[in-house]
Amino acid sequence: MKQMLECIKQNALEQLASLSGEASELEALKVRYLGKKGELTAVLRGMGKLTPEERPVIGQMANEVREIIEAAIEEKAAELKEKARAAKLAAERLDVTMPADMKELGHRHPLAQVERDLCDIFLSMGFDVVEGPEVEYDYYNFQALNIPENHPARDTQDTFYITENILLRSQTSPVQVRTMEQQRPPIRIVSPGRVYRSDAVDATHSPVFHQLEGLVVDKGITMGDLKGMLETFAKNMFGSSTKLRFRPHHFPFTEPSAEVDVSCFVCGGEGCRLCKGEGWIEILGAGMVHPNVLKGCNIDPDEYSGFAFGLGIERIAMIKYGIDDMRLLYENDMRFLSQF
Ligand code: 2U9
Repeated sequence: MKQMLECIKQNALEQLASLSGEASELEALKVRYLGKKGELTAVLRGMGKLTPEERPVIGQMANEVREIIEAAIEEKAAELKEKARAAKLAAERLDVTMPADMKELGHRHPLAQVERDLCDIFLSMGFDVVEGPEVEYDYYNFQALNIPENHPARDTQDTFYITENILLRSQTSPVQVRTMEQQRPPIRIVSPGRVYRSDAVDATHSPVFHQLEGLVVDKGITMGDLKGMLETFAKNMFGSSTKLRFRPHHFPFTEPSAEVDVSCFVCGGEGCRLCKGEGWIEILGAGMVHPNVLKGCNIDPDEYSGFAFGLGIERIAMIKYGIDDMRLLYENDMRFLSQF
């Protein structure tokens, strides 16, 4: 029996030593030697046939063999685990010095950027930014702005009507009318946003475009205030040497009215491709708010006066970035957009 135990020990240790890889092989070996139906258990079962003197000796030896095999298996298990860990680490090796993939950074659409620049300039001058509905009543879009019943802008050829008195706003002026109805002067607001006109698409027209309009109402507001404010705006937007030129014009909602040009920021007034040799570029329309418009909003024109102005955001973006076709602003061609 001693020999059998010795033999089991030797075999188990040899097999363990030659075991190379799998944890499952180790488990099989454990079952084979130490399991309930294992070789060592079989030997122990035979102990009944031993003499009382032999029994403790063999019992002790069997226990020692079990302990030796158990310890060897445990050692092997730790060795296999470490080997597997090392293999996993080697397979997952990272080169932390490798340069990262450069992600391409996006940016604002040029129109959104210009709208933001415009708002920032007016915010810095103390204006509030106000927005309003794009679907409007005829009243706010036309009637309240002193635009008469037979005015060409009211024609269905020019304006998108939804019903007889509901339409897609053709300017952001309704926002200013709504503000005057709700707020007593002093009022100092700009309203940027999308507007709609029934125009065919070409290099300078689109049925959907963007405007920014401004309105200031208070006691004693004059044309001088309008000119000073627009000059500050133009210098901020186009450069500190920018000059302004006012040309008389007509709008139903302002009186007097003017179209306003800036000196060309490319040639400084000499004449170039951008200003088409003129030295001046038209950027907006403006004027003193018509007394009828103030009255319609319950503001007494004898007590208060105001100025207003309006500009096309696409037009400003095209001038500022030298874009010669408005359609480029809507096509979302990355070759175009990535230039900004
Ligand atoms: C109220 C009173 C007056 C807004 C104004 C203009 C002049 C103007 C055009 C510029 C280019 C429209 O986008 S465009 O085609 N706008 O010239 N807009 S004064 O006047 C107002 C607005 C609101 C209550």
